[in-house]
Parts: sequence; C-alpha cells; structure tokens
Amino acid sequence: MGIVNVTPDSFSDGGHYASTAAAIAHARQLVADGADILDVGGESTRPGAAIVSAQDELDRVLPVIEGLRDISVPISIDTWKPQVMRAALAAGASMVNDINALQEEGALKMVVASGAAVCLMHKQGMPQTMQQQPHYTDVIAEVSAFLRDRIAAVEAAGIARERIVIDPGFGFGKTLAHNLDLLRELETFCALGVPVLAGLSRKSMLGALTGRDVTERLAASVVAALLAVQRGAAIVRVHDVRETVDMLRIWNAVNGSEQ
Ligand code: 9MG
Repeated sequence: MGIVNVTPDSFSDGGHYASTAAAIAHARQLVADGADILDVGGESTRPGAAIVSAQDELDRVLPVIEGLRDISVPISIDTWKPQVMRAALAAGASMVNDINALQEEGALKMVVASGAAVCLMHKQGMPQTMQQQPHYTDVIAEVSAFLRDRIAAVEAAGIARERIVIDPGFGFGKTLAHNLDLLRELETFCALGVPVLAGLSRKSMLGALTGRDVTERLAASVVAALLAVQRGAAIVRVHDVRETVDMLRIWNAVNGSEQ
C-alpha cells in the first residue's frame, strides 16, 4: 500500500505533494513502482497534528481520487469522517482506511452501505494527545481484544469478513516498547483471522532506534516492513514503494513464493 499524503503538514513529505497534480503524479509513480493499493489521505494523523474540517479534507482528496479514476489498483481513503468516506467512495475509492476503526457516528453505516473494504486500526487516545502518556497493562492483549471486538461489530453490521483488514496502529498511543512488542507479536493479530496491515514507514519509533531524522529512515522502514511481513502482515503501508517491493521480491524468492 503506497501512501499518498495530500496534506500541507504531512510529517513525511513536507507538503511536496500538496498540489493535486503533484499528488496524482506521485500516486502514478507509486503504482509504477509496484504499489498494489494507494492510500489517499487529506488529514495528517501524526502525533500533535490538528484536525481539519471535512470540507478541507474533501477539497484535498477528491480531485486526487477523481484524477486517478483510470488507475489499475484499488484506492483506499484514509479518513475517519463519514462525510469524507461517502464522497471518496462515490468518486472511486473502494476501501476505507480508518484510524478510528469505524467508531465515529455514521461511519459504520456508511461503509456497510457502500460495499467497500475497510481497515480497522487500533489507537489509544486522539492524534492530538495520544503520545503524551500511553498506558497498557498488557498491550498485546488489549489491542487484540479491541480488534477482535471491532471485527465482530462490523461483521454483525453487515460487512463481510473478506472486506475486513485489521491494524495494531504502530505509533498511535504507543511507546517505543509497546511498538516493539506489537511488532514482535504481530502473529497474535494474524490469528484473528483477517489480513493484518502494518504501518511502520518512517515512523518516530524508527527515529528513536536509529537516531535518524524522518528524511533518513528508508533503510529502517524497509527492515521494519520485512519484519512485519515475516510475522504475517499481508499489507504494508509505506512511503518508499520501490525499495519495499525490491525487498519483497527477495523475500518471496527465498520463501519460494511467485513474484
Ligand atoms: C493513516 N495512517 C498513518 N499511519 C497509519 C498506520 O500505521 N496504519 C493505518 N491503517 N493508517 C495509518
């Protein structure tokens, strides 16, 4: 899954792709590099980022989704707002990547009605404050219970299991130790019976471990993606698609999978 941030304050692209044309060109490049899914987002979710209005978010993402109508891969809309989901799905997106796991009022109904796929992510707190004091008694058990409950809730509401992906939410209300535990124990989430998505690309946990700035976390991001895939992740959400695909080609060759 290639990341297309259409945000002026994106933590990872410094706003380089804030204009529609540049975002579309970037998305096309990610597909040429081997992305199987594009994740288009108009609101930064990095720790401390401000909430933007649904209208501002739509003004950013809709022209990009519309400009990618002919693209050969599914488009995911990265949003927790039902209004943005509705318009993005109508414009051509076929998946919702929701850091709020469809808990916002109206979100679940929206996705049920649309027939779209969904990624349900765990987070503790809200992006504005979530890194202030993350606390768990048992991070694996608590994240796992949350994801299991959300799978049950969305299935009961009418979303087929085949349309559901889960994500432990690296960096979303987690300390470095929590993030490492989640990565180490990723197989626990795979055991919940739906594909697991891992988003580690350029995250601050990699900065904490390497001492490197966000612009210099390529090697750490590729290794983190490999560790996630080794532990069963079916989808890795990344900025650096070309390098990640290279890594996966080696991984698949060694493991005897076709590529
Ligand atoms: C939007 N976004 C930022 N980080 C993410 C992650 O780790 N997972 C998912 N699903 N979305 C993310």
